[in-house]
Amino acid sequence: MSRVLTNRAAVEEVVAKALRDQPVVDMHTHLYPPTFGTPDPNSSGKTDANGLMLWGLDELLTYHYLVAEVFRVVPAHTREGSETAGLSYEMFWKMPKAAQADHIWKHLFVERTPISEACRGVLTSLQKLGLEAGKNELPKLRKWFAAQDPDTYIDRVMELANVERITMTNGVFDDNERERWLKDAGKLRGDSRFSTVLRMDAILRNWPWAARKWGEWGCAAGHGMAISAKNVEEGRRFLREWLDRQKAIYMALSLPPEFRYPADSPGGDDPLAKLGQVALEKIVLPVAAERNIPFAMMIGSRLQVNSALRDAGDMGGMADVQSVVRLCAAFPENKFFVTMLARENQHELCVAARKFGNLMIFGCWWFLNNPSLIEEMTRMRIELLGTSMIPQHSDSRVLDQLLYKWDHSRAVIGKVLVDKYTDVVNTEWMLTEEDVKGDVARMLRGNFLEFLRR
Ligand code: RAT
Ligand code: ZN
Repeated sequence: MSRVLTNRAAVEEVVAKALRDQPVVDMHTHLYPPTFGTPDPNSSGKTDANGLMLWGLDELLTYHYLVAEVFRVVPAHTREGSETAGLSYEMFWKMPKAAQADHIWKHLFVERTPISEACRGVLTSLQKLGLEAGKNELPKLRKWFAAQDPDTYIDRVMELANVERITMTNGVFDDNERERWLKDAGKLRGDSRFSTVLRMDAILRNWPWAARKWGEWGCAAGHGMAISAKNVEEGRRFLREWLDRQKAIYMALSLPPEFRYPADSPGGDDPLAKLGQVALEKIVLPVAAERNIPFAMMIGSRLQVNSALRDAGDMGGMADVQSVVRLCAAFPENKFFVTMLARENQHELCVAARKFGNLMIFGCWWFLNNPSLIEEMTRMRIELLGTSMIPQHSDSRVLDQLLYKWDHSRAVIGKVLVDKYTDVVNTEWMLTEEDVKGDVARMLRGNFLEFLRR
């Protein structure tokens, strides 16, 4: 007989243990196994020759969240007469990775307290690895990381983070990654720790460009400004071929705040959107339905508002939940994973999920992946949806980030669950340890896997 929980102290203990012990299936990351190559540590940025598996200290410190933060305290321009010497974007990007990391360490960790969520994340990751992160420890830390073997290090990080499986983001329009798939798909999909996802932002963000690319790759998907029946067939063939090549478990893209469905509904003013809509309705969703795989939409990212910052130059904006509602209603045969970037969209999105079983909301995405916002969103989601949602994904780009992202999220989810279970216990409902374990398993693992199978 499972232990019955009758007060807050008992609930606290059981929730903490359940969250700690429950392996996570991380449904969205930008991580890769070493079969995708490991980057040259002396290079000054991402080049086509570079490997895709990012891990270790210098990658942690040059995470794009931290690049944005360092340019707040060291300006990109040196003004005459000013006491603060700047560092131009070009100069920063030309520096070797270790020098970029040194620069970020100096300004965000040594001269200031590393108090932001992205800074604190580095500290948590090092702590979880049992490493001392004093201000003068960088050389010692670098030595430690240099001695790790990337492949076995993945096992170590997954064990410490208690992550059972990592879902990748496999961009079909990314030349570096595409070439690797064409060369040896069997090897790339052969690592059982990782799952693949077919990511294809350009199809909806810039159909003419995507169609031109497809054309270059031998798939007559159209001349960009019209989509014929033949183009539709070719487009579907292209997707099927890539789904087979990658063995992808779902398809995904990110969308701008302006995304509207249908494209000419109020607020929709992008001329490219109409073409994207045809591609979505005629090519993407039919293939997703035929394969019974979900289509993930990450809505609200406004790309490159400051392109000099590269990956750090994107931001978010309010999007339109009613467009998600219309899609879920119009395509009942399709399953949709949806996350939105604006805090302002979260309540309406939760209510939308109450209306559609084919809508699974997930994660606290990007600028929402901060304790205060995770708490607010998780509380609201549980109040409106119970446990029928996926509270978090890590979005890790650097392997070691699994250590902090899941640690910080587990703590916040735990805080909310303790309050909610205590309310239930106070009604004299008989709550058991098994109940709590079951709920936690659903939220960190089961809901995702079950939605894939559904
Ligand atoms: O969170 C991030 O790291 C962003 O840069 C994006 O990659 C975003 O998560 C996305 O998948 O588009
Ligand atoms: Zn992402």
